Amino acid sequence: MSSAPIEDPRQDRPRIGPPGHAAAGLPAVTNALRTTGRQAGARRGLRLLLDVNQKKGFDCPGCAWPEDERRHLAEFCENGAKAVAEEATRRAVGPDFFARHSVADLARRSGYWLGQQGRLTHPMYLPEGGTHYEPIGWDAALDLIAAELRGLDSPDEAVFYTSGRTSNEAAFLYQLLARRLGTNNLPDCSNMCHESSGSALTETLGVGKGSVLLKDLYQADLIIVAGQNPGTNHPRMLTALEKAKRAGARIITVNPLPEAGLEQFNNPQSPLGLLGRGTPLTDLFLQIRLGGDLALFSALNRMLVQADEQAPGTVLDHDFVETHTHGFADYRAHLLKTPDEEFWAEVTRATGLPRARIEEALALVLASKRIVVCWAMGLTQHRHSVPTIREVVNFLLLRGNVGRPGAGVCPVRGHSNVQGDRTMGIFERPAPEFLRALGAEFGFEPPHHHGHDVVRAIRAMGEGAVRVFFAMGGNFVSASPDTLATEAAMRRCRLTVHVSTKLNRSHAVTGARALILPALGRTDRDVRDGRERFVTVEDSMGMVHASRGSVPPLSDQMRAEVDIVAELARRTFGPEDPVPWEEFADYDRIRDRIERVVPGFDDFNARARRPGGFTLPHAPRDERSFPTATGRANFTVNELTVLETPPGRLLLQTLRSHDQYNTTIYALDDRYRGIKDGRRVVLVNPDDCAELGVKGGDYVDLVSEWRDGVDRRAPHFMVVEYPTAKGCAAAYYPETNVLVPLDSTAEVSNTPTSKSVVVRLEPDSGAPLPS
Ligand SMILES: Nc1nc2c(c(=O)[nH]1)N[C@H]1C(S)=C(S)[C@@H](COP(=O)(O)OP(=O)(O)OC[C@H]3O[C@@H](n4cnc5c(=O)[nH]c(N)nc54)[C@H](O)[C@@H]3O)O[C@H]1N2
Ligand SMILES: Nc1nc2c(c(=O)[nH]1)N[C@H]1C(S)=C(S)[C@@H](COP(=O)(O)OP(=O)(O)OC[C@H]3O[C@@H](n4cnc5c(=O)[nH]c(N)nc54)[C@H](O)[C@@H]3O)O[C@H]1N2
Ligand SMILES: [Mo]
Repeated sequence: MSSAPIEDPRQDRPRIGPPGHAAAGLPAVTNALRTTGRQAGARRGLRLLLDVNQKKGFDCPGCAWPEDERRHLAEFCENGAKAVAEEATRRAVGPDFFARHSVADLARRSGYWLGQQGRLTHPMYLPEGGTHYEPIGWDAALDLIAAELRGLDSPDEAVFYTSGRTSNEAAFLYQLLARRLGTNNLPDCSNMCHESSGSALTETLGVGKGSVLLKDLYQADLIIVAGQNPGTNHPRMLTALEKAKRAGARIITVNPLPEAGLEQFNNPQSPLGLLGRGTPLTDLFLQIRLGGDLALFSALNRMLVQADEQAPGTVLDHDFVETHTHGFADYRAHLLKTPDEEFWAEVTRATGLPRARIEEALALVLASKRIVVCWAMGLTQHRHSVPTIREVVNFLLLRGNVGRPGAGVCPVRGHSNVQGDRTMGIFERPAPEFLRALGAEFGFEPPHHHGHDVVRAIRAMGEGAVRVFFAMGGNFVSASPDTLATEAAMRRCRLTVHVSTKLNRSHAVTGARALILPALGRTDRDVRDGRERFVTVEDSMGMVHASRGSVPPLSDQMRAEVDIVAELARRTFGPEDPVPWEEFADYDRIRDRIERVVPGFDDFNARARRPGGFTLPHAPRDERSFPTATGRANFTVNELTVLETPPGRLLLQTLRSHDQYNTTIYALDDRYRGIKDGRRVVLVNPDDCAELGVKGGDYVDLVSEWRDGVDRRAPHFMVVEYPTAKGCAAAYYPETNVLVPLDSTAEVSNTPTSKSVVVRLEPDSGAPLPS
């Protein structure tokens, strides 16, 4: 692992070795212990690792993968350990730090350097025209925001962003605050993440969430993992895949990159795994072109339908299709309408896969009674992501692979409570039933017109139509697309407020005035008036459970997110407000309200206290009923899409390295891909290198091309010759967000197309590097 965080990205010096073929094992354990020791101290670090994801401990702030009922002591995960260490660090960023560093100075630093300075410990205020953040008391800070909110000409001049770590309790109050004010401007990180999954699943199955539990993975005959890199981003999923494998499952992975974690898992919980003798996971690797998944699933579906016509009743689940679905006849006609030759030519162009490879996949599908499809950002961040996921649903519906054991859809969520935040009403397009229940519970009329999602919020901010930008966590400036446009938009606000745990670029690119409000995180003990409190979270499989922090907060000025929201609301709406904000210092009172507003939370307070929590109902999974517009599961017609790139151009995906958590950089290595000490690298297929006249080690600028004719440039990337699918390059986010055009978004979900950016490579221009 690299040493000090670099301040200047030009110091980035990547060293390239061969990509790995296995994940975890002993290096994962040593790497994790080193990070936790360095950040949190050895003893405190160990204590934390013992508490993470235990039934009485805190929910890991890493990912949203669920816990197994039979937990290992310290259910081990290198990247979970790093997420915990990052939050539980003993380094502090207080008033003296801000006195030393002007905002202009902070804006010049790398995001890596900012994040490594430590935890935010005091509320800080940047006055208009000020050069430095200054300390401010909580009362003054909250009064200032309340006055600004009360002074808006329209509530829609405020935007309330949420990242996905916010607890259910805080999220529920936060959306209530926004709606009480009169706006649905509640963009969240989901808009850039799994929005395409939510859109596609709601339309086809009636519920925008995954339909499987862990036990389904263990019962599956076949698991397809498409567009996901669990070895880095959901390491505990590898334990589940290993267990599934031992129970007889096969695994197909679909990815432009051969990801080490999916090749072999060396379980650090087992002695052999520690020695590097692990379980091979993938049975069939389909090295697909970026965006080719819609064509792949269409091809499988067409072959399934054709096979059934050859031997009627042996391939499709006609009973299920008849009883539970809608639209099969139209779908079938669409699937079969194109002549074979033309169809397969398109599939080959879209996927880059020979037909024989897809037929191998078909053979595994035909041999499997129970199939689960898992996916993440590789499927959700393209223009045609919603049709792609709808086609995955078609695939599962054809053989009745929804709503029975061992089968279903498994969108694997990112942030640890991103799914719970949505359940609590963080959504710019809330369902009318939710608004009715909310209004009835608290005695007010919530706004019904839709609010801004992330992309629309940036546009509105850029046009000067937003005066207050408030963020509950996250790093809006670095996580959003089109960095320059987003930064300009932030700067047009009158007041920007960040409730945060760590310093990041969004604190350095601000509105006319800015506030930083330091919050308790998942690992911190939450004590108020002598009482210890706990929050709840929902994982990727709809399981809700308690989370209790265990480390004493670094400063008595850090506040719980719930208290920040409730106090702000009290000051904004005054003592006569129908919502009794003061009551909510007792989280049980919030849970009582959630129980009455959100379906599935009956007896919430009691069930939240049960070890392991409880599972939310999911109609398609539990009873094969589909609350869609037709009352059935919907087959959908999706036009086959080929992402074409003009000659001499590459399609670029922007993805995560092994040593980062979204915009938080832990270190400069991407161990499994053989990259060390640097992040400004672009992975290019050797044949493409030859065609483009570049070679490994050359420095280039990445220039994205979009129909607006603007050249968006990310300077100074080292070319790495890498076994990625031909025509498809890869580079890390957030360094490449500057390349993603704000207007380039997915149909329906409006998610930025971060996994398919058309770029050309130009010789390194020496242009100054952004921070
Ligand atoms: N340690 C760590 N854990 C995390 C995060 C983190 O940053 N660090 N982030 C969290 C969050 S918010 C999220 S959303 C998840 C993200 O989890 P992932 O989705 O695994 O994250 P990415 O790094 O974006 O990886 C995308 C994967 O999809 C592949 N891919 C890209 N495009 C395509 C395509 O068109 N088709 C197919 N089939 N594959 C494609 C890429 O090669 C890569 O393997 O992880 C969560 N967990
Ligand atoms: N180009 C490109 N862009 C992408 C993506 C991509 O793959 N490519 N992925 C997208 C995805 S999937 C996502 S989810 C978004 C992520 O977008 P965000 O969620 O906005 O970004 P993060 O980097 O996760 O936010 C990190 C910050 O959150 C704060 N924080 C951490 N924990 C807490 C907490 O408990 N409470 C509070 N109040 N604050 C906390 C810290 O201050 C930290 O600096 O980025 C998206 N952007
Ligand atoms: Mo995400």
